[in-house]
Amino acid sequence: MIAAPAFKALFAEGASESRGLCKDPAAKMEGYVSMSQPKVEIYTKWGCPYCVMAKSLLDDKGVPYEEYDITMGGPKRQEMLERVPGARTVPQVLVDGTPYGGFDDIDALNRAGKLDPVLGL
Ligand SMILES: N[C@@H](CCC(=O)N[C@@H](CS)C(=O)NCC(=O)O)C(=O)O
Repeated sequence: MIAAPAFKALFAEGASESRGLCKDPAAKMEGYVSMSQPKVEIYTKWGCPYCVMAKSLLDDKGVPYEEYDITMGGPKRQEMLERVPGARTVPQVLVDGTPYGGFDDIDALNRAGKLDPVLGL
């Protein structure tokens, strides 16, 4: 816990610049939020080589993700179909809720140098 006077001093006019900090806590939080990692989700099935390759690509980049195994169907499969209308195959990769397709799609993005920015890298 930082004492109130010290906190005030940190964000006082002039003091912030000299310490390389933002001028006020709100601005500091804004920067913090924009630096947060996007949420990556992947729908997979057991024994699916494209799923393995998609996860491997994300693993190689050190990107954490949430995996939903829909091998047995169930509500998560239904959820995938609602979030990715027309999805016929797995994997399906979503970043911050936006569908980016399967392995071929994220691999193509990666080769074009466009995947890292999507992943916040
Ligand atoms: N081009 C797709 C191919 C994906 C694919 O063919 N997935 C197979 C499993 S490895 C699939 O979902 N087949 C239909 C099914 O299992 O219902 C990709 O790169 O993700």
